[in-house]
Amino acid sequence: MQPFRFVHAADLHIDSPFKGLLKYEPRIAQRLKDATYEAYTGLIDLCISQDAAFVVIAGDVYDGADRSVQAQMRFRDGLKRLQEHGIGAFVVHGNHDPLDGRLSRIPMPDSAHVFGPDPAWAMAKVDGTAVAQIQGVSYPTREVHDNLALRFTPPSQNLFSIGLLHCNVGGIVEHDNYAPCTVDDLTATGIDYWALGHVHTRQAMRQADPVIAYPGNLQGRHPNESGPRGALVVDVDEAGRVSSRFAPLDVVRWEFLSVAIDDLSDLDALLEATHAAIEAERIRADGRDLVCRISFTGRGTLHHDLAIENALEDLAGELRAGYSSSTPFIWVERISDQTGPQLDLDALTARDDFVGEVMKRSIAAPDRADSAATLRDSLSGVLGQRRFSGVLEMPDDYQLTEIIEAARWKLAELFERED
Ligand SMILES: [Mn+2]
Repeated sequence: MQPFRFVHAADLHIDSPFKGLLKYEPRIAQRLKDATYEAYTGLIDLCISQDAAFVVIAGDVYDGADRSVQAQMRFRDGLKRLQEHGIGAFVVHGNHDPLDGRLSRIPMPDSAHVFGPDPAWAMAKVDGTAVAQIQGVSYPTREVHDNLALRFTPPSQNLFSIGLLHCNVGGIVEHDNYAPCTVDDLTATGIDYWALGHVHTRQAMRQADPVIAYPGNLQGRHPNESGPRGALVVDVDEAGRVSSRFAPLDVVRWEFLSVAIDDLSDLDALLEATHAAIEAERIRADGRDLVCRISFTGRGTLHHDLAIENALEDLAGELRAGYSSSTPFIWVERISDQTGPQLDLDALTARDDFVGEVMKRSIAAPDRADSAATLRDSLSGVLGQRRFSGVLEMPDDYQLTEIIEAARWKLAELFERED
């Protein structure tokens, strides 16, 4: 076999609307609106710079079935640019851009093959010589509940084979269960590489015989699509062995970061620690724009400062002002408060009153055999109820100790608040 390289991408979601853009400064809202377009341009650049033989795109090219004319034109322009470099494109549509969506009359270049509603084979050629056979299928309509993998036919040519499918393998719960199938269904077809789409988080479900992979989406579109996003550059050697590497293509990166308040004495120190955490992300983002969702964690005196009305919004405002002229931009999307009060257990325990007495007993509780037995007794009354059968189980000894320990902190918190 002739060795070759291809690029595997999926879930471009071109023209993604980015919900809630009004909360953002106009320049940042505009960058987010452009991000899916720019990531797509990056994909085309990648195919060219890597001298790929072709690109496979595994569905959700567009974000909406009623795809905009602009999105379709830009998609076509990218494929045309590939054609000028002798690079083919193989495309299927998924649940976001099914075949029955609004489709403008915009001719695609001859080098691009868009698969129809029934699985069919196509040939990928380099300089007129076939290097791979590719079978794909597009969603005829948004909701496909059939197992499309079962309709794929075995490869007939003595060539490397690729299956192009938008599907949910193994019932991944974060995504709609469209075209559900299993690793075994895919393996049974005899296809060498399954180029999948639909699941937005990059993952390889099998590394070889066959390779089964989701490249993830090209560009994160909300806080939960955090971290690097991009495509896979796949090399196939003369023996048909596959090696691939991830190429990040996102232009705006979303990150969660947390800042612990435990050792911080005032709000300036908190801002400083937050800046340091953002700076670390900025370096990791490697020149990309960055949207951060921050959570304050831990226990400390600052817990009370953060509980003051609008404190989080005001701190977010401070941080944003500090980055207002940064290029690439840094945007603090939201701050959440998961902190707890600082608790001086020693002081509470040393007290010579009811509080001190309860705290003294609570400290001894985890070590006393009878406290676990008492807890187990009271729990069995609850867990014995029919509605919990098969749902909740009796905690083991380790979990019981944890529960007692957590109860002690909860108690201390209540006492402290009472004061
Ligand atoms: Mn998608």
